[in-house]
Amino acid sequence: MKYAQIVIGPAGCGKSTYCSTIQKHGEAANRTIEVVNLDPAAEYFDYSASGDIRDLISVDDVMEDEDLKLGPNGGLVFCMQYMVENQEWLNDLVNCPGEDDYIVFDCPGQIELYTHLTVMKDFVRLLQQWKFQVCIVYVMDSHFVVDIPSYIAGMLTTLSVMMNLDVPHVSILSKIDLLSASSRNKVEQFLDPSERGLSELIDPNPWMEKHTKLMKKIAKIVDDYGFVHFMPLNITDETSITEALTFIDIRCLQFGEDEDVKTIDPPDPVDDE
Ligand SMILES: Nc1nc2c(ncn2[C@@H]2O[C@H](COP(=O)(O)OP(=O)(O)O)[C@@H](O)[C@H]2O)c(=O)[nH]1
Ligand SMILES: [Mg+2]
Repeated sequence: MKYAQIVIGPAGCGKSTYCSTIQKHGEAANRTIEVVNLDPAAEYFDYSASGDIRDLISVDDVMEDEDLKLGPNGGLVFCMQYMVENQEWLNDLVNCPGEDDYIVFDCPGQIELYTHLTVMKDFVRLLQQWKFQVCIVYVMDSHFVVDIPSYIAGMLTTLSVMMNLDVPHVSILSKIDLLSASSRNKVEQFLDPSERGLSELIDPNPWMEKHTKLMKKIAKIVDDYGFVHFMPLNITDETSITEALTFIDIRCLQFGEDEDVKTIDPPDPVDDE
């Protein structure tokens, strides 16, 4: 069986660090986790890459091409499209030897690749055609979700990626080790709002009544459907890494013959008010 984690999220959120963390964690457990760099503008990562898009094409090459006349963003989109069109190269890249091929793809940060362009969707479909179980790992810097409005904004971004790519999905909250104790408490409260629900954590704001009402409604929908699953990841804590990887393996990829395989429960139907 073949498994693929597609690691996405804004620039600097910790995608490459996540890839390197789980590769090292895998090594310690005698498990091979291949990491492939798909960021054509990558400057630094410290995992051992079993493949690299820059061997095929890089943003600098594209930007230097006088016929194309592309800037950094257009150049990046061009590189991704070029990769998806070069199916033979891509197929060689993902055909690594081994009983279970488990590949983690470290992707670029440009959100438009995942929300409205079709190139990553095409990439996902190709992997599925090649019999990969695919999931999306959306990495989000936990510093940006320590208050309810930004937590909900993050959730909506995740949701739009989820709807566009249409594969199992988890959101990893990175850099937990850098949060202050009080911010950590807040994030924990959002992740586990208990019986009160996320919508009840939103304080009324008389200056922004309409805005608060809208946020509560969105939070209620998120509460009712349990659409987005956030996993905090503290890279300095092996238990936290194990929990995140186990969740992805079992709930998103159904990886591991000896594991008690579970599927994500479909959301309960919610009556319209
Ligand atoms: N302490 C800590 N630093 C992190 C973590 N994740 C990322 N970083 C740092 O944040 C910066 C950007 O991370 P990187 O993985 O390159 O982000 P990318 O652009 O999404 O690939 C680097 O300096 C990393 O060392 C984390 O979980 N904990
Ligand atoms: Mg990176």
